[in-house]
Amino acid sequence: NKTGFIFDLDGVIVDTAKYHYLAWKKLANELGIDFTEEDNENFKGVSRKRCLEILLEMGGLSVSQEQFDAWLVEKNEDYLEYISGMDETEILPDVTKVLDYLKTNKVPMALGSASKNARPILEKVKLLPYFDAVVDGNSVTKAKPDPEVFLIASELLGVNAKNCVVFEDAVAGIAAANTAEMTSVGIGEEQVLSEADYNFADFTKIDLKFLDTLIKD
Ligand code: B16
Ligand code: MG
Repeated sequence: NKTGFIFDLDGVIVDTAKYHYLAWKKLANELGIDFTEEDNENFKGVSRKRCLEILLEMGGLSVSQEQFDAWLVEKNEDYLEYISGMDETEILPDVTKVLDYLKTNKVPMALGSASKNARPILEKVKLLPYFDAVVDGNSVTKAKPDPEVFLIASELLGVNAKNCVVFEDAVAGIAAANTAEMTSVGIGEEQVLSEADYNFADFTKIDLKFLDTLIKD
């Protein structure tokens, strides 16, 4: 009956949302579309392809498959340039403290991210060794709010879905965790993540005693 912990990447472990925002804004402006930080909220936890579909809907544009794919590549190339200088200083406050505590207690841990760039980012910030499994945008066929990403993670950890705890900053991610019947922990604004079982503004608000209440051996 052991417990498994699953972490989202963007917005939970690192703040890559700001780099996604810059890359989407650059493309949007090239296409004559206004793109604000508020618009970027709807892109959190959402796959790259779906983000571009939403952007084109915002601009009332419909384009060929070829053009669509070219813009996907362009956005990602810009994003990769923005994240090229990332290092461990970009790990969000107290994340390493929580990961260390779980590692010391031999709790299985997985990454469950929509990003196809998750693995290189974990390498850059030197957190890859903490994870027993990495499930990312390359491993899934259905994006959050579909629970696929977290169900694959629970399988790889060998932990029942009901005994998994998911840390998420996106509405779509909390919905995915809830559908998978996992315990959902929202990181961010409580009003936005109201469907989560627990809410914390960030990891500095998470007490190690709270983690103990979630861990079953
Ligand atoms: P990529 P997460 C998500 O990561 C981001 O929140 C979302 O904004 C992004 O569009 C998506 O990854 C795809 O990322 O373009 O790198 O494949 O929050 O699920 O870790
Ligand atoms: Mg996220």
